[in-house]
Amino acid sequence: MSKRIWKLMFVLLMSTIFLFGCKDKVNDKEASSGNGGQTKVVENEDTKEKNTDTKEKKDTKESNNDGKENTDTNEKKQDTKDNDEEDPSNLDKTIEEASAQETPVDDGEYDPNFELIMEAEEAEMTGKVRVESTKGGFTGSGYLVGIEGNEDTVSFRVTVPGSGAYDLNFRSASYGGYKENNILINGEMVGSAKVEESEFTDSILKRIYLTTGENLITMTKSWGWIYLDSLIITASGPADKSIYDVSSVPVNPNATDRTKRLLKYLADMYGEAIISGQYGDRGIDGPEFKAIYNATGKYPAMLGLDFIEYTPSRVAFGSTGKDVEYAIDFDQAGGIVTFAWHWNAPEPYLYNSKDNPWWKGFYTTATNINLKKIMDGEDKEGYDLLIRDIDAIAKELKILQEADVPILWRPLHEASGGWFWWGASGPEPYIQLYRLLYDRLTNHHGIHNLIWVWNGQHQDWYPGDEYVDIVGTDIYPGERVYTPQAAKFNELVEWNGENKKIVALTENGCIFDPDLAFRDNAIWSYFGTWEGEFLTLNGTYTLSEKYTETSMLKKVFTHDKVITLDELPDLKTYGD
Ligand SMILES: [Ca+2]
Repeated sequence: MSKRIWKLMFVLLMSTIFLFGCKDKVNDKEASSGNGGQTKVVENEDTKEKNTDTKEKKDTKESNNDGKENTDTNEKKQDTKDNDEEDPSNLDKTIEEASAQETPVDDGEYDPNFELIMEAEEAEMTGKVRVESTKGGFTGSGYLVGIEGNEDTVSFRVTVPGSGAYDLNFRSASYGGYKENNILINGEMVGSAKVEESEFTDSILKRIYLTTGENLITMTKSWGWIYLDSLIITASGPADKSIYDVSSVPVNPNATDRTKRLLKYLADMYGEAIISGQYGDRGIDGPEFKAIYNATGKYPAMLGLDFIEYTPSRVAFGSTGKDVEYAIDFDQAGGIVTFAWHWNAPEPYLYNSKDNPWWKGFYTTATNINLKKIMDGEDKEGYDLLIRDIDAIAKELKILQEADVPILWRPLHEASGGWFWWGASGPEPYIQLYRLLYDRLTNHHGIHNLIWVWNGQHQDWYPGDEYVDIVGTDIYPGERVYTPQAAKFNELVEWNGENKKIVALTENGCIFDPDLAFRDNAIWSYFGTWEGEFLTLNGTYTLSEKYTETSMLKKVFTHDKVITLDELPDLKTYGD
C-alpha cells in the first residue's frame, strides 16, 4: 500500500485508539473539584495485606505522571479489560505495520526557524470544552474553558516541515493555583503542561519530537481548571550535548572510595548509555529480576530497595527488613544498589484505624503528624521521634558502609505531591528535614557511602547543590507509553544550580524506548521500574505486559546503549 494510505490509516487508527483509550489513560487522575488541585486518597479495597501488597499498590496511586494520585485503579483495570477485548493482537500488529511504514520514510526538512501559532479557539474540542472571550489578555478571538472531565479534550492538527525537536508552548492561565494537564502526541503521553498564574502566560514543553507532516497534539484533563489561549510551536534547534557534562564528585567530601568511584562511573556513562534498574523487594532472586532474566537473558544493573520495614513504627508492629542483606548480595554480584525509604510516621501520630492502618503510615492521610510544627520547634517530642527514626536507619546504613556497599540514597521522595507526610507541609519544612537528614547521617553518624538522590519533584523543593548528587523524578505516564518524557527531562536539567547534576528517572511504570531517548536527547542516567504489577503478575515470574510489552522489554535489556548487570565494569576499581 502507498505511504499516503498507510499514513491515513495510521492517523485514523491513532485517533480511534485515542478516543477509546484516553479514558483509561486519564481517568486515573482525581477529578479536580476546583479546590486548588487538592487531592484525596481513595484506597483500593484489596489493599488488605501489609508489606509487599502495600508497596506494590502504593505507587499506582501515588504517582501517576509525577503529579496526581491515581484514585481509580479498579475502574482503570475495567477499562483496560474492555479495550483488550477488541482483539488486541490484530490491533498491535496494525500499529506495528503502520509504524514500520511510517518511520523509515522521511523526506521533510527540519527548519530551525520554524514557528507556528495556533489559536485554541480554532482547535478541535470534545466534551464540555467551549470558547469564551470575557477574560482579558488573549490572542485571536478567544480562549477555551471546560477542560474538566475525562471526555474534555482539545486537539491541534500541527503540520511541520521536518522531523525533529519542537518546543510546545500552551499559553494558558489558571483558575487559581498550580495546575497541570496531559499532553499527548498521536495518542501517546509526552508530558504535562503546567500553569500557576491567573493571567495568560507561557507553559512550554521543551524538545518534543514531531514527525514530518501532520501530528495530532492533544490536551486532556489531569487537573483541568485552566483557560487555554493558544499553542505556539517553535523549532527547538540542535540538541545540546553539554547538558551531560556534570559533576562527578560527591557533595560529601568524606565520601568513601567506592562511593566516589560509583558516582564517577555514573557521570562517565551519562549521555552515553542508560543504566537499567528495577525495584524488587525480594532482591535478585525475586520475581521481577527472574522474570526479566527469563525474558531477556539479562539482569538489571541496578536493584531498588526500601528501608520501609526497618522504620521503628513498623518494627513495633512486628515488621522485619531483609533489604540490607539483599543489597549486600547484589553488590557482591557486581550490581548497583539504590534505596528509597517509605518512612512510616512515628507511632503517636498513626491513626491505625480500619481505613488508615498503621502500615499505611507513610501516607499523609494515615497520620496526623505535622512536619511544620516539628521543624518550627512547636512539637519537640515529634522532633525527637524523627531523630530516633533517622538513627534507626543510620544503623542499617552503617552495616552497608561496613560491607563497603555504596548506595544511591533517595530519601523523602515525591514530596511535592503531598501524599506523603514529609511533603504535606510545603517545601520549607521539607527542605529543613532533608538538610537535617543529610547532617545527621553525614556528620553525626559518619555515613559516607551515600550518593544523595533528591526526588522532591518540584524545583521549589530543591535543598541546594551542596546536598544533592543526582536529581531524580518519578514518572508513570500510563500503560505502554514508550516516549522518553523529554519535556520533563529538559525541565530537570535546569533545576539544579551552577553545579550541574546527573538527571535520573528514579521510578517509572512503563519503560521508555532507548532509541527514542537518544533521538530526543533525553538520556536519563538510569531508570528504575517499580515492582509488582509494573512488571509481573501477582508475585509470579510471569510478565504482566500491562505497562511494558515483552517485545519492548527485550529491546531495552538487549539494547547496546542500555547497561545490564553483565555489562557493568568492576565498580570496586573503576577509574583506576
Ligand atoms: Ca486565543
